[in-house]
Amino acid sequence: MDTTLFNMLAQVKEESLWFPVDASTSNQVDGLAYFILWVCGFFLVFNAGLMVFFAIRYRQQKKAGAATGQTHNTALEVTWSVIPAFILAVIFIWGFRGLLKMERPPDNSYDILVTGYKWGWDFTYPDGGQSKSEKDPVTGEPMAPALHVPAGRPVRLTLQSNDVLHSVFIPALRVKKDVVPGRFNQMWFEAEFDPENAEDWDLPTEDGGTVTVKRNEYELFCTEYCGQNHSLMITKVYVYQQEDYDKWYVSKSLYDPSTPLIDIGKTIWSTQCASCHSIDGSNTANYPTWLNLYGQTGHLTDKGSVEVNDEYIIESIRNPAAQIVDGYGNQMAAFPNLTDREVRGIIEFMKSISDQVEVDEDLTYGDLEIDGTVKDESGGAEGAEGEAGDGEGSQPDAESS
Ligand code: HEC
Ligand SMILES: [Cu+2]
Repeated sequence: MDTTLFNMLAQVKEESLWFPVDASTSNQVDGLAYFILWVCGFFLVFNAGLMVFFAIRYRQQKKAGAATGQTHNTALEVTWSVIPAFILAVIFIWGFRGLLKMERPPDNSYDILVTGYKWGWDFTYPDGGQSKSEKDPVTGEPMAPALHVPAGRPVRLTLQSNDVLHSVFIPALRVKKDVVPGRFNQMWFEAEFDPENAEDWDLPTEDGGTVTVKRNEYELFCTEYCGQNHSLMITKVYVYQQEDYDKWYVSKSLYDPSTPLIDIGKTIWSTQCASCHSIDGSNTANYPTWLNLYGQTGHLTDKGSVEVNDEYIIESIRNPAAQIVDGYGNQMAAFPNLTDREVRGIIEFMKSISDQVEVDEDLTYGDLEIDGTVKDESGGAEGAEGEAGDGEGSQPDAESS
């Protein structure tokens, strides 16, 4: 967490007072903002200058009486009304045209579904694949999954929230919009590839080798204060040329939509939790085992007795200090950067090692509603999805429905 903060401060220091790097060709903001700035700057100097000039030139002479000069000048008054009115009209038309462009994604846009949740982002690509959570390339700290986009074509982001209000902000692409629970918002941009500032990135390939691609890296923030770990909802946007993007796409950086949740959970357990939690009832001196945990009633914590269900597991992962299991210390760090898919995977995996409950081994993320319940096959969920309009192809269950 500290390193994230230092990282951010380091980056802030490099920024100038002006706009951050512009990595988009869809920018409707900078030109107008600079125009307004320079117009204001000009009139600030002009008006203040005249004021000082008049104050000196026409200051009251010692013996002079009250001024008896002119009180009205039509030509002057028309001038100082018409010129500002004209400038305001320019600003309005310029801004309104920009707004219309920003609000209407081009028809050939590449569709990505963005899901905000406490505390991270899931990015779902047109065929249902999702970015995996990653490690920050510089600090090695875990971070929320990154957004990967191709350069040179419009990208439309459809925004939804699993829980509370969030907001996506990508300064370098000049886009920002609220992510509202129960509603789909959208925004779009077209990124430009900058070969000068591109970094090499080694990707794992299917056959166990690596392939090197070039990419630009930018920041993505949550800009709606959404609770305790709001500041961890920071991640990267990577911009690739189309051919490198295609290579990234077929690498192992995406969750295949058909991967069963239980497999995802097992992978997370073996890579991130197995050092402490056993799944066979062993190693319980310092860490509780996961064997037969799910479904227990009367499970004892420092807050009393609880039922081990989805909510309890999610809380134990996102905010482990909230309830400490009886007989153990508060030794587990939070895992804010696991994606919603990964957490659901852990839950399914836990069910599979518990006698207390049944598990559906083939359940995939796309089979779940946003709140984690299994979708009703008769189509209860379809209505809500229809509202995303053309974005249907980007829904997580596009394959299964
Ligand atoms: C450094 C060791 C450590 C690691 C790594 C760790 N945990 Fe824990 N975990 C603990 C300890 C200690 C407790 C008991 C204290 C508490 O409730 O916080 C615990 C409790 C839990 C509980 C509640 C268990 C119960 O019996 O009620 C869950 C669920 C859990 N951890 C999930 C995870 C997941 C998922 C991961 C991996 C992503 C993980 N933990 C990684 C140490 C760890
Ligand atoms: Cu947020």
